[in-house]
Amino acid sequence: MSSVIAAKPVATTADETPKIVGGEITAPSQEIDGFQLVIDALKLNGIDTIFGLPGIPITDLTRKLQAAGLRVISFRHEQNAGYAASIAGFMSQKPGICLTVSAPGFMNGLAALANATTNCFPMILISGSSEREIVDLQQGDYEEMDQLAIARPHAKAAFRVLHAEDIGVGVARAIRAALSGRPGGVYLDFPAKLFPQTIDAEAGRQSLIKVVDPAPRQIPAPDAVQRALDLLKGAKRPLIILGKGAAYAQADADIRALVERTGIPYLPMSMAKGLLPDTHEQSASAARSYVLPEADVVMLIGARLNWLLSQGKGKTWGGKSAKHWGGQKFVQIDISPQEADSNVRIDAPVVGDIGSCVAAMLGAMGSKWPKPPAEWLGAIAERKTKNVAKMGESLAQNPTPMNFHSALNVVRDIVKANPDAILVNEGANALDFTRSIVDMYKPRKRLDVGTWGVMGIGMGFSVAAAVVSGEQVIAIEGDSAFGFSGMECETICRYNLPVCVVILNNNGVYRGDEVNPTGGRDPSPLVFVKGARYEMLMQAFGGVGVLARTPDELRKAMEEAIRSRRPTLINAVIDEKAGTESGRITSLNPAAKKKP
Ligand code: ADP
Ligand code: TPW
Repeated sequence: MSSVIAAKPVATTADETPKIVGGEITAPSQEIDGFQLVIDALKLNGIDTIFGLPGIPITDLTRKLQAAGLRVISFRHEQNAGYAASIAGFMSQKPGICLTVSAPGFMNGLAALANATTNCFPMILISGSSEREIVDLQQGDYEEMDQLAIARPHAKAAFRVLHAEDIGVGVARAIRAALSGRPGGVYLDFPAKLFPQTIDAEAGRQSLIKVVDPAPRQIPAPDAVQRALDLLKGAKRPLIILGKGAAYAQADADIRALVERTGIPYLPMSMAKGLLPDTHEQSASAARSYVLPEADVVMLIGARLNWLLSQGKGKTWGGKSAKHWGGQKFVQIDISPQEADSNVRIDAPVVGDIGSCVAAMLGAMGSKWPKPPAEWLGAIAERKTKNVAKMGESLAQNPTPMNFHSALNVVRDIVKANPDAILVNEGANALDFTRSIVDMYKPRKRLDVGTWGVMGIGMGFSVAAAVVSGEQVIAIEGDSAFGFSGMECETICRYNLPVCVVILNNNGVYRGDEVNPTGGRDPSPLVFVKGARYEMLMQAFGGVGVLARTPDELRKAMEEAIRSRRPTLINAVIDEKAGTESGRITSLNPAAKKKP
């Protein structure tokens, strides 16, 4: 402990310079408190940005973090801060940090934590919590909740730190858990009493851990690599599927080299678009419904055979019915050793980090790799040409009011002209049409609803994308989707971020023309106020708002937003009859399933 000459020990930082306190000279301050240890532990590990929302017991922490030089991005709702943190993690391979108050703030952040775990995004939710003694006896503390227990099933790992000397270990374990192996969401519980706790400064400093090699490379076994190559080499109709794990891995050049050297056609999953430019001649996106059932060997790189790939079976894959396997053989490159066989047999699992696996495959391929049979490539090219022409016809139409195609034709041009811009996308039809119409040219530029198809990521992702990258962000939003996080327009304006939100406004969920079948006074549960002026929301906070009724108006407004880099919201009015229920996943809708 410090040898204090004066009556009062001063010690919120590990500052060692002598101080004058109450007119007396003190010995060097040798105490450090929990606030400072948390800040030092985060800084030591290269954390420079915090997404959160202040309140008891973390208000002072937000102030002190900012004072210590970290960027603190303060949101209007914790869920949006959480989504921001999770996508910052995906973009940067550093865990995104979300900081919340206890019980209700924690619960608001929890949806994002669970979503991060589901999507394999590295994120740490740090929440302040109430007095353990009172919580455990359920005596009714302020914002009482057993947060650790509630977080655990939704997180890859969850830790609580009770003593200041354990802060270093708690932060280190959280970082390691979030980043190593399959990334995920981690919960870190800091009870209020932790922050003002003081300990000896030197011991405190020694307790901090700079995590060494938080995401260790995992080198695949050579025989696993060879097995995969043998299978691919013997294929008549091979296909590669790139998932968001491949985008996360940041092994862009090697992945491209593997695709190009094998000559195998590939399909990017939604957030893997742009890993190779969508205009790449080997992209089979425009022939997806042909290649999935026809392929004989499929190599998955950082993509799970979950619902987004029809669980690897059923009619999508050429199976007789939903329960039937299509006969494909699968290679799966994944860091999780438990992923293989989760839906269908994986004939050649390659377990390791994608960078190491792809490098090992390139190394073992040899210089003479046979191109896939010309018949297969020709059949795909033929379908692509036909489908691209069909899409061209739809895009060329100019109906009044606009439909999804005529509006997204503009977005397609704008993204082509601005390939560094980051595209955030949510909605149902707004999501599906954007994914298929708007080409991406660079890796990790498309951020969307991910594995859950969750609405509400829009403004949180947009804020994080702008903060992390400094690039222009274009958010293409369904009007329903936007409503989940729309208040963060204030955040976008407050931090003056280059975010251009385009709402494809068709007056409702999926579409806007439903009516109450009883003729009663309430509107249909699926519709909103007709002709809503969403653009005024951005104007309310000093940003730019534009009502766009034609493709020309939309184009002009987007070009101006990108030129000025000002926060902009464009209310793009779409035909309220445009759109189908649930977009492209109508088949998952129980109501639709009942129909013959
Ligand atoms: P998508 O939705 O794009 O199909 P998924 O989220 O289903 O992608 O799959 C991502 C997969 O990538 C997960 O199984 C995860 O374990 C894996 N993954 C994530 N990061 C890495 C990495 N660095 N190396 C190997 N696999 C990874
Ligand atoms: C957290 C269910 C899926 S898509 C959607 C909802 C409510 C909105 C579709 O309307 P939108 O788009 O955005 O106007 P468009 O182009 O089709 O008109 N709650 C959560 N997540 C999901 N997925 C839902 C509800 C849903």
